[in-house]
Amino acid sequence: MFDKVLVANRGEIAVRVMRACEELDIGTVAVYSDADKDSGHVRYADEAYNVGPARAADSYLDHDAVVEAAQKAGADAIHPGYGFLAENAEFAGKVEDTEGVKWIGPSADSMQQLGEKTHARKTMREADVPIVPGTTDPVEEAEEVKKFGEEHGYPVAIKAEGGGGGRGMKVVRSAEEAEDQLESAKREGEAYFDNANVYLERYLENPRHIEVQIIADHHGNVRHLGERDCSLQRRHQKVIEEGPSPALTDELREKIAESARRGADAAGYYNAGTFEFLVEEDESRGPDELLGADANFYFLEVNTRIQVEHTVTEELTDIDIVKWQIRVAQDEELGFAQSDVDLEGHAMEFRINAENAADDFAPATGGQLTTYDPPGGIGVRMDDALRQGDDLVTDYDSMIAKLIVYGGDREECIVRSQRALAEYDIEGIPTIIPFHRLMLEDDEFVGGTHTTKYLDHHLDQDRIEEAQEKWGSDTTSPSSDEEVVEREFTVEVNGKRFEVELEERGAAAIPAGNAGSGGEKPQPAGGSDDGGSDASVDGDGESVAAEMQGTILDVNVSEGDEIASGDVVCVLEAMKMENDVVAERGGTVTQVAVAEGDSVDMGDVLVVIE
Ligand code: MV4
Repeated sequence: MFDKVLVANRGEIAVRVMRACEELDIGTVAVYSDADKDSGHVRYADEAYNVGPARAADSYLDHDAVVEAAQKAGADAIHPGYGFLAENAEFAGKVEDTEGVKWIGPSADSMQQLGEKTHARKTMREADVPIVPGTTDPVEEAEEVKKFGEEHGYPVAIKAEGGGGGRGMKVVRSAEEAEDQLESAKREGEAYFDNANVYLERYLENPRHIEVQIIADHHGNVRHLGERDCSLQRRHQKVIEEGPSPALTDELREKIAESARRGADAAGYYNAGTFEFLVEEDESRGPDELLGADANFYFLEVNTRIQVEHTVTEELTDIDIVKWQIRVAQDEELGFAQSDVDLEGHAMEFRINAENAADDFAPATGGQLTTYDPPGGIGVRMDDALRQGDDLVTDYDSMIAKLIVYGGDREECIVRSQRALAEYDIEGIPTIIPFHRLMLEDDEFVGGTHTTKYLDHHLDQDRIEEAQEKWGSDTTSPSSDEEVVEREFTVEVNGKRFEVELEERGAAAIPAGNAGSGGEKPQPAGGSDDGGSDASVDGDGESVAAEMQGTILDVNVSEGDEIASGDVVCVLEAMKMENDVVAERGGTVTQVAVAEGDSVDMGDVLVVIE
C-alpha cells in the first residue's frame, strides 16, 4: 500500500480524496497556493506545501512545483482530483516518469488518445459503441460541411478535435452558415486546444445527458457502476446530478452502461472514468412514459478523471470509487464482479455554488461564512472543506460544497432533499440553495422530463428571483468599519417559545437607564430596586444600572464630571463582547459605584447622575 499520497487539488475534492486515504491508513499531503493558506484541505492534511501564488497557472497548474512537493514530502503517489491537472496527459506522463511517484488515474497514453475526440470516436465505433453520425477524420472545407448537411440534414455540429466540456462546438443551421462556423470552430480549436482540427456530427436538438461511471484495474477487469443523469445544466455547468436517470427504462440503462463498459475494455482503459452519452429525448413523452430500448443513444466523450458527481454513484452502489482508484493504481485487482454491483434507491447531488442565481448566477466576489450550519440526518452526505468563520476564497471556482441526498426511491429523495436544503444555514455569502429549492418544486424537474436545454431556454427568470426572495439568506458580511452585533434571544409568550434575532449596527452601545434595548422591564427612575445592587444611591440622582451581568473593563467618568447624554460612562464586558454603557441624560456625576475589574450583576448601579 502507498504510505503517503499528495493530492494536487484544493477544496472539497482534496478533502474527499484525503478522507479515502485516511480510511486506507495512508498519509496525506496537501499543496496550496498563497490564497489557500488557511483553507480546509490544508487543515485536513497531515502536511502541506506551498506551490506558489494565487493564480492557478503559477501554483496548482505548475507541473514542476507539484512534482517537487511530492518529492520533498516523500509521497509515493499523486491524486489529481478533478479540474486543474486532472486531464493533462503531459502532466500524467511526467508523474509516470518520476521515480518513486505513481499517478492515480488512467495511463497518460489513454488520456492522450481519448482526449483526441476523433480518435475516441474511432475506438468506440470499433467496439460497437454507437457514436453520433458524423466524421471520424478532420474536415477542411466548407463544402464537406454542406455535403454532410444535405445528406443527414441540418443542424450540423462542428466540434474541435481537442474540445470537450462546453467548449469548441459550433452549430450550423443552414448551408449559408457553413463557411463562417467552420472558420470560427477552427480558430477556437487553435486558441483553446492548440489544435485547429475539427470534425462533424449531426446536431441533436434536445438531448438528455447521461453518463456512465467506469472503474477498471490493471489486470483487464472493467466494471460499470450504472449511470447518472446530468441533464440539468446551465451554460454547460451541471447544477443537479442524479441517479438512476428518471427517464430511462431498465433495458435502456443496461444497454448504455454495457456499451460504456465495452468501450472502456476496447480502449484498454484503467482507473476511474466517465463515458458521456447523449440520449435522444421524445418531445411528446410524459413523466410516466420512459425511454425504452429502442431510443437512440450516442457516445460523446470520455472524462478521464474522477468527477464532481461521483458521489451519486457511491450512494447507489455503496462502492467507494476514490478508494478503488487508489487501490488499482498500486496494481490491486478489483474486488467485485459486474454481477456484484447492485444499484439501490435514488441519489441527488446539489452543487452549492457561491453565486446569486437571481443575478445571472454571478459568483460572490468575497465574504465570510458568518454562519455555516450544514444539514444532517438520515440520507444526507456533505462533501465540503469550509467551516464557519472561513473567508470565501474567490480565486478559483465558485463551488464551495456538495450536498448529496439518498432516498429509497426518487420521491423520498426529493422530499428529503427539500428537508435538507431547508436545514442548510449559510450566512455571509450568497449560494444557489434557493435555486435548488425551486427546482425541487418545478414540474419539469420533478417529472424528470427536463433536457439539457431546459435551464438556458425554458426557465422563467421571474421564478428564480422569487425563489431568491423567499429562501435567500442575509449575504451581507459586516464591513470592517461597521460592526454588526447579532444576538439571539428566546422568549416565551403564553407558553410558546419564539426565537428572536436582534441586530445592532454601528458601535454596540447599551443605552443606560430606562430605554432598555434588550427588552427588559423598565427600571424605575431614581434607582435600581430589584435587590441586585450593593451600592446605595445618595440623593435624588438618576442611576445608571448594568443591563447584564459582566465585568467592568474601564470606567470613563469620575465624581463631579459634567457629562452629556450619549457619553460613555463605562465599558462592560458581557457575553464575550465589550459594551459601551452610555448616559441617557446629561448632568453631574455624583457617585461612581464601580471600579475597573469589578463584577456586576444585572441591575447593579454603576454611576449616579444628577
Ligand atoms: C452535442 C449536442 C447535440 N448534438 N453534440 C456540449 C458540450 C460537449 N461536451 C458536447 N455538447 C453537446 N454536444 C451533438 N452532436 C449537444 C451538446 C450539448 C450538451 C451536451 C451535454 C450536456 C449539456 C449540453 C448542453 C448543450 C449542448
